[in-house]
Amino acid sequence: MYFNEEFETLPRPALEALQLKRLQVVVERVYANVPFYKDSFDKAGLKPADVRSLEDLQRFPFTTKQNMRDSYPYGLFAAPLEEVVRIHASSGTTGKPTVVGYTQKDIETWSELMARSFMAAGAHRGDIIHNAYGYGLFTGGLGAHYGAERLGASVIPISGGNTKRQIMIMQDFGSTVLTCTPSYSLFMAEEASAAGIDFKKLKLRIGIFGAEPWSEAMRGEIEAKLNLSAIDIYGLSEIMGPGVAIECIEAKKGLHIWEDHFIPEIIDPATGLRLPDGELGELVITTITKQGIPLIRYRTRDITSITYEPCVCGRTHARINRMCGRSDDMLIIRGVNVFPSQIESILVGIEGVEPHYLLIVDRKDNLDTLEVHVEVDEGIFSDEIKILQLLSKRIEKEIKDVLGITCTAKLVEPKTLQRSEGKATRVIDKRKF
Ligand code: DLL
Repeated sequence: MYFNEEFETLPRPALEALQLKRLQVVVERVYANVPFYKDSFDKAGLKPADVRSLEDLQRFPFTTKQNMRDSYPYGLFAAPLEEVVRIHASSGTTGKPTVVGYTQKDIETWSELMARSFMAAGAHRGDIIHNAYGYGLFTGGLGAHYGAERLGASVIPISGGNTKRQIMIMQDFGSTVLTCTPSYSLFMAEEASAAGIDFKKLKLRIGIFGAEPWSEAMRGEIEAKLNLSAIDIYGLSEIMGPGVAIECIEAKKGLHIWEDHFIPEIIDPATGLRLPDGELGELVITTITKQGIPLIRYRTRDITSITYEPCVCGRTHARINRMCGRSDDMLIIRGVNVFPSQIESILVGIEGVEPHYLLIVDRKDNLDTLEVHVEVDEGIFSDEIKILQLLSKRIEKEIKDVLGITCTAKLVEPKTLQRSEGKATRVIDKRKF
């Protein structure tokens, strides 16, 4: 079922023709309205008229998060503030937040793309959407909210926090769709089970999880514990917010990126050159319909691959694979590149180990060290020391076998690692560079 069948199933030639037309308009628009783009195109010796085909996009310079920071807060806006009806910001780990502005038309587009995303995930009118993404400057809460309303579903704007109350509301209001971060969904499952509430008795059918990396193994864990079908949703504030790409419930294999509004590219983060389909690299996105803050070739830092193969759901839009990390989250431990999600997949695959973990990276005597703190289930923790020792040895061995790095596994008691109602912290890097 589609929300906008015509656009979601546009044959590729028509989709690409539309992309080109929209790309030409947006490039003109930023060149005329945003001094940063005028300078950067001029420096590259390019004029808007140089966009004659979609291939020409590759000749244009990238936009980075640093460029956005340098123009804090409104420098990259292409619309006057009088036309901006909403402002969001994403908190970075360093310095000032990244600020984005939406015109009324941007809000309408976002709502439609979120409504399309809900429908692709299997939600529809009549659903009760329990929206536990945070409301505020973060785009998750309001983005999902407007999309749910546009879909015609009933949205519960619960936001994050007060987990006990969340569970009561889900139970009493008969929520059928849950939207929150994947880590928070597991926390909810834990709290419910501690309160003697069985998720299997709730009416939840679908969970739409994103805003942080998670693994296929974690999907299995969530589906089993919450008794629902877990769908991966991707987005970022700079490009729009949630709903840039989503898995369809029919295939659950790759996230359709709404190509009538975004042009995706996968590049080698080191050389900046485009990579062939299917190869892992950094996702770069050009927004082709945004008015408030259109971005040309924005480097997301998210690592994925792309496929244009047809999907069983009938949507013609390309699919990006589950994110396997960010180029700036990638840890280099004794020269080996590791994404936290790779360690997560290993941990979740080991019986008795819970999907709550923290990686602590440090440097001792000029050598990198990795400690993997991970919770184990109650039963195991109360077992003999010997069993615990065997389990930590097994974790260390599997990480060594799969990733080639030596680590120390520290098993901790259930519920001792910090929980988050939003994005979880998975890594503490104590090394000084
Ligand atoms: O996290 C928007 C969002 C809200 C997406 C709700 C999905 C659901 P930011 O706070 O700007 O926006 O963070 C964006 O989060 O560049 C990725 O690194 C990461 N991220 C988002 N979705 C996923 C996902 C929102 N499904 C950053 N898998 C992005 C992995 C994700 N990482």
